[in-house]
Amino acid sequence: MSRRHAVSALAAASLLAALTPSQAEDAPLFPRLNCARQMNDPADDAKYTLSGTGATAVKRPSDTSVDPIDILNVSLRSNADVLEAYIGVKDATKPFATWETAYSWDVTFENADGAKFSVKHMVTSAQYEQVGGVKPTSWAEYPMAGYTTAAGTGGASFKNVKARVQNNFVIISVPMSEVQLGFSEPIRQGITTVTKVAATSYAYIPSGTGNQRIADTPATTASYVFGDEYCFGPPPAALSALTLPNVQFSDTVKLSAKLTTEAGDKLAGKQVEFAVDGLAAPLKGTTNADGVVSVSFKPTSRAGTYPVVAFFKGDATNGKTMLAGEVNVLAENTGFGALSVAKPTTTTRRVTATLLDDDKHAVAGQKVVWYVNGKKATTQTTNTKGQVVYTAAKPGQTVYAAFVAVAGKYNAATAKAVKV
Ligand SMILES: [Ca+2]
Ligand SMILES: [Ca+2]
Repeated sequence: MSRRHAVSALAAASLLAALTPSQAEDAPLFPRLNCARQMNDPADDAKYTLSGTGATAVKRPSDTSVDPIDILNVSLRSNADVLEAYIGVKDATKPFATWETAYSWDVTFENADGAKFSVKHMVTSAQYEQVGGVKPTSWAEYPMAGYTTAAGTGGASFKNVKARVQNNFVIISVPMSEVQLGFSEPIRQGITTVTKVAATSYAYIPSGTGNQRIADTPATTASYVFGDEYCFGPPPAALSALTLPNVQFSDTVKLSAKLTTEAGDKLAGKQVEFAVDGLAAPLKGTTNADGVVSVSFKPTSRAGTYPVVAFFKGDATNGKTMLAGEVNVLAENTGFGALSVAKPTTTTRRVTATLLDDDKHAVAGQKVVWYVNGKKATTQTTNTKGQVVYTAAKPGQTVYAAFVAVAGKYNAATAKAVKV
């Protein structure tokens, strides 16, 4: 009998959760510049628009050395509680500058069942009214305390959105419970996607008797899978060459993998964990000079196919990574050598059988049946040497021993009969 385990992303994810529950929550702080999986936008491409009679192009009220509304990238991240959009803005100021009016995001979510909904959202400073054409009488009337948000549109309207500016990112934060409102089934990390994320920045500057509007609307959008933190923290390390040889039930095998940087440079002296379904704790090993790590695996479960996840938790310069596979556990082959016959007296014979596996290791603690002249005589249990001794044989009898298979653990074996 074998137990078949389906290896799926979910199985791997649950194994991974069992591995390092705390590390999974460790949040690298900010996205990397020019990460391949985020929306990247050129620097210094904010567009100017003049409106109103007499408007003149003034780059901004002050400080012409920076372009604080210039969007550089947008990344999303999520966990069970919150979805956050990191809008990377060159020299974003906190609080927003007086003429810095709004940052918007525009997202389309798609769940595994195909359900979609879209939300447009704005984080604004107090002078956001000017977007509607209402020019504040004085900038001083609009202290830049805090941020407000406009209502969402589409399948869900987010009400409890927060925003903050940190490390040149405008970070929009939405409770996952509100994102969930747009879906008929649970959002699943690794499965639910954002098929479009876009962002725009706006600034309105009084200029002459008109206004000068500055906006940066990146032409590209990006997609995102819930739970993917590829762009946060250092570039992830890479595991490869996951080697999971078949192993017989009572044997030990080496499981191995190779750890490198994302660029392919080997990483030595790093701990890698192997979680094997059915084992109480992950197996831990350290990479050698070639970046190769190997651990000894001795099955504790009967024959079957078991998911395995190799996991590197990451460090300051290389992010976490994992690689999933499966290992096949097979029943051990057994066999008897030639029966050994001793003659304690002229009328008694002593027959010893030794049960070994196919690596010539003793198979201890297993039941062996003795047959005399074709009939079952007695059952004994192998000792630590794999031996059973039948002392009641008489000269002239035909004797043999048989081991019945133990499902999923040991295959059967029968000793060659001897005339004692
Ligand atoms: Ca830009
Ligand atoms: Ca073996």
